[in-house]
Parts: sequence; C-alpha cells; structure tokens
Amino acid sequence: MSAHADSMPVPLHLGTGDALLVVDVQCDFLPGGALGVAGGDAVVPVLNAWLQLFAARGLPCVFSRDWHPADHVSFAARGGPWPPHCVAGTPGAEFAVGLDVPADAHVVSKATGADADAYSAFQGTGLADWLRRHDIRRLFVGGLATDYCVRASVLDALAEGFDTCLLGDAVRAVDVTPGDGERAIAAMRERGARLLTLQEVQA
Ligand code: VGL
Ligand code: ZN
Repeated sequence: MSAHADSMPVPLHLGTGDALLVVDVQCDFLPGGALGVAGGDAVVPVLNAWLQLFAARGLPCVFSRDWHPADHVSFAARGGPWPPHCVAGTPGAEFAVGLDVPADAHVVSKATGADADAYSAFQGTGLADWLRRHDIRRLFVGGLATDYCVRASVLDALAEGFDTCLLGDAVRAVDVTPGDGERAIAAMRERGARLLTLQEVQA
C-alpha cells in the first residue's frame, strides 16, 4: 500500500451490504481466562460502539465462537499447542460479560469436532453462504486473537471475495512470539484488508 493511500483515507459510510463480524470475544480469551489475551478486555467497549453503529442502521452482526469438545486436538493433553479453552457449554466459552450481543445476532460455532482445529470463522460454519444470502459485500472484522482467529477469518473473507476491513483498535494478539500480532496485521493488509479505527467511521 502506498504512503498516499495511507494519508488520504476514503471517507467511510456504513450502509446496505455491510456486516460486522466479532471473532471469539469469549471469557477464556480475556485476561485471567484459560487462554487470556493481554488487553483482550479492551476490545469490548470498542466493539460495542461498532455494534451500535450497525444496529442503528439495521445491518447484520455475526459472532463467532470457539466451541471445543473437552478432548479437543488443540489441547495440550492431546499434544496440541494450547491449554484447554472454550469448551462448549462452559463459562469460559461464554461471550465476554459486557459485550452487547444483539438478540438477533447470527452466531457461528467453530472447531466443534474433537479431531480438527479451525481458526477461521468461515471454516465449517457456512458463513460465506450466509453472508451472500444477506447480500453482504463488505465485512468489518474485530475480536480475538489478531494472530490466530482474526487473521484466519480476515484472510478467508478476502479469499471469499468480501471487501474486508480490520478494526485495528478492536483486536488484540496472543503474541506467543513478540511481534506476531503486528506481523498478522501486515499480512492481512498485504492481502487487501483495510485497517480502520472507530474514529474514522465516527468522524
Ligand atoms: C484462538 C487459539 C486457539 C483464537 C482459538 O480465537 O484466536 N486462538 N483457539
Ligand atoms: Zn481454540
């Protein structure tokens, strides 16, 4: 992306064809949770502001959730990289307290089988078809974590042909290796994601 494009943002107006995707803002990914992401709780008020913008315009909001069985392959007991987290039906798998999930939100659960992981909200959920059925062309994506499920979801959204905006102030990274989050943001932008903040749409 050129310096010119960065310094001359296109004015942003939300309207028909736009949808919001909130990725995995679940208790286990918040500080103190089983797989707590530093600063993960800070995305909640920013996402609530985005949710309000979308709700006010009658635009669809989608929530993904990590929804694993207790013996999931990604857990350390089975040689996976993660501590047990987001076990379906447990308190840790609930959406963050204070996240304003609308009553009519479309919720997609992912990585629900024991033997496969799925970082992307598009993987095995029918999300791309759902968005097309609702005539969505542009997707705004925020949530947790930047370097795993947000990254995979944004890259899939782009591959599925959606104009994709990453909500830069509404994501946080696991950062297993320092810089993972920043590298993920760079990779998403390289593939065509537009990096946005709440201020830009409120202005
Ligand atoms: C995630 C690690 C393991 C995520 C899910 O939502 O980013 N990260 N499972
Ligand atoms: Zn997981």
